[in-house]
Amino acid sequence: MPLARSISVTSLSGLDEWDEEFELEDAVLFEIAWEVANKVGGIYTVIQTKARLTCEEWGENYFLVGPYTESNVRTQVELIEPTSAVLRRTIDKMNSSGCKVYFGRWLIEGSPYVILLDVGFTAWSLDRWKSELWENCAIGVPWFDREANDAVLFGFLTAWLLGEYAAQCDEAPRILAHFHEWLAGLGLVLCRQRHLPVATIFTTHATLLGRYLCAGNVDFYNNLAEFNVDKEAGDRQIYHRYCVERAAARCAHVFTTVSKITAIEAEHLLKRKPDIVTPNGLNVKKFSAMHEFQNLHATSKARIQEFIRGHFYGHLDFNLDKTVFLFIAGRYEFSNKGADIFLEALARLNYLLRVNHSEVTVIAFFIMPARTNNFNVETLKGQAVRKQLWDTAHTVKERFGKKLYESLLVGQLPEVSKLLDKEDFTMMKRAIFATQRQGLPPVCTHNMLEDSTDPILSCIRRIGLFNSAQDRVKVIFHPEFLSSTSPLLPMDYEEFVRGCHLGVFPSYYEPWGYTPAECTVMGIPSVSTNLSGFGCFMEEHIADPSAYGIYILDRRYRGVDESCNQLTTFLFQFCQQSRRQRIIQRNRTERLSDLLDWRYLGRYYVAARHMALAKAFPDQYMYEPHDPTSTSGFRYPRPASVPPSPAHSLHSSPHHSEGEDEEERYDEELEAEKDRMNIRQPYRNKSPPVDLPEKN
Ligand code: U2F
Ligand code: UDP
Ligand code: G6P
Repeated sequence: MPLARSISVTSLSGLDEWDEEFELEDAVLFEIAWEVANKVGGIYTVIQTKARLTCEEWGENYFLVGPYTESNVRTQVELIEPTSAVLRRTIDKMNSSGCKVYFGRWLIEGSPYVILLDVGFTAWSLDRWKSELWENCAIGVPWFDREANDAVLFGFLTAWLLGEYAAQCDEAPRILAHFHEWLAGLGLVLCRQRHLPVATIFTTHATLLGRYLCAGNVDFYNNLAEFNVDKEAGDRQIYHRYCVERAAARCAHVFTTVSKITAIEAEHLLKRKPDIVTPNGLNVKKFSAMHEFQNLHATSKARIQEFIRGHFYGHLDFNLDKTVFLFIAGRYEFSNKGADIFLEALARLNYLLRVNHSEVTVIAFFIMPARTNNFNVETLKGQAVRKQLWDTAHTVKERFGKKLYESLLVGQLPEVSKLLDKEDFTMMKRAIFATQRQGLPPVCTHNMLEDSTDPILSCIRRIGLFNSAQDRVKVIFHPEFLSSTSPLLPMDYEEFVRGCHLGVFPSYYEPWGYTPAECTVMGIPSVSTNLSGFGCFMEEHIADPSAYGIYILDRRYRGVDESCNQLTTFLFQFCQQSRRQRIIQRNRTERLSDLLDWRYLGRYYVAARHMALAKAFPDQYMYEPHDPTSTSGFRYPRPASVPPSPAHSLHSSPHHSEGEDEEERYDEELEAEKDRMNIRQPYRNKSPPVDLPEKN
């Protein structure tokens, strides 16, 4: 069996180099999560994007453990025979004792091995396991909570798997098990309660209480220390889930969270301070040419514009070339994800653009899945009308071209008035008549099941953003995740993001927030907040985030109304940028990608694993804290060409030549190179600066 020995994290455009020698010998890593090969939310993105790097480090000794679902296996997993004798014996033993355990390769980058546990197949053990849980851990799980029942089955099965694996090893095993989130947490608790020889890590991606309390209009961050956690959990009927989460956090050799802000939350709500923060990374794809991602923006934007032409048919009284596309996307948690203040800020922006007679039109997309009864007729009709106009124009063009050709063939210039005949005009008039519509372009693309009580729609009704001609801000609510097979907007989410101008994620509760991070690596600016893990991380590592297209909203020290005003200002400033400024800003945003790459951020996971091995097997491993395990360190300086005083340019916007057609005074490559030098310097001396000198 090839052994993974050590990891070397090399320099990424100036970021710190880190070589860690840590003998892993024959240690085996199991990473356990409910979202392994099973997409639910952000944890899937964590596991899926990190797999390649972890495979590189652990090779054949890395196994992901998740639930078995037939549909997922059919589309994502290639089932194979277990690759090691110990694992084969383990799985055979479990399968002959009434379980269904599958082994395969997950068909993603890195092709990691997966062990999938069929929880439904062992449902007959649920009552027995629940009583065992009650007797040994005093956690009582009620019958009606389906998710908690699954957590019990999954937990007992993972503990069984790890125990059996340890028993099947010929020599003293060195097993490391990394559990994600409360749904997988019970396995960890049972490992400790059964004294299995397993080093354990628990990562929480959000706390249960945090999510529930924030969604319920509580002044969360000012009262973190005051909550009576047991009572709050009990009041929300999640006491049993909370017990599992808290037990997992407390029992783990190493406890981690995805951001500093969630670390503080966990300390108060789960009563344990995390040992290390493990920020979420992404698998960054680098293009060979810098301008390639800009071209992708242009092509994706053209597709969104096509959709808009259809959606606003009969009301296309605005200039699409001067239209800015904003969007918010994610799970539909109206206030946690900040859709509430986004809408309010849009209403204010609409007013500002109108009174300033701005030529800019803003289209704001809301991509949040809600219960629907498919697309609505009016929206589908819009695309049909657009197609019809296109076909008409095409037909007339063909006929026109034929007449022109015939005229040239006989050596004559055509008589322009005869190139279009009556029939052509009739056809065109008929097509134009079809574009008349009674109402305004719809705000929502689907038939909503809870139309009258839906929070986004209710808010739109209150603020009156109905896509009327006078509105400079138009709104489109697409209550379903995007898909390239949609008849309406046939684009996948990544393509859509690339085509937009700004992602707006003004979350109140967001332990990390993948959506703004994804924008960043695609070179699309975004708004996040100082209550989101991502926002705090960027604030910590970039001297002037907004110059890089990372707008961080203050939702921590300001009231809702003030935050809303700040968001309005960000949006208004963004709308005032010229195309040239937007292009420069996108280049800067994209330059931050390395910071979010697992090749850089993976080191925190590595450190957590080493820490856990050293705690569980002190005779065999020693852990020496390494500098980069603290998330502080480097800082991106202000971009080299930003003038020192905001008086010389729009705050947070790139320095540029005024007219769009004017000779360029900005050299992207030069600026990028200067910035790289600025980042690298302090690291050569190993003394990262706190405040960086401003550059002219
Ligand atoms: C955190 O996000 P998660 O996605 O892990 O949030 P959870 O609440 O744990 O799990 C997703 C839940 O949302 C539901 C699904 C789960 O209960 O049933 N859901 C849904 O109802 N509809 C959908 O279309 C998709 C999901 C955290 F909040 C983020 O900030 C982090 O970025 C992320 C990764 O660390 O973890
Ligand atoms: N997402 C998606 N399709 C969409 C909109 C969003 O797949 O149409 C994904 C997005 O790429 C991101 C995830 O949903 O990876 C949301 O993750 P985030 O961390 O922002 O929030 P969470 O849902 O985990 O709280
Ligand atoms: C990219 C393309 C340019 C295009 C620009 C539009 O940079 O390479 O050709 O002009 O996008 O930018 P905008 O911000 O106006 O969508």
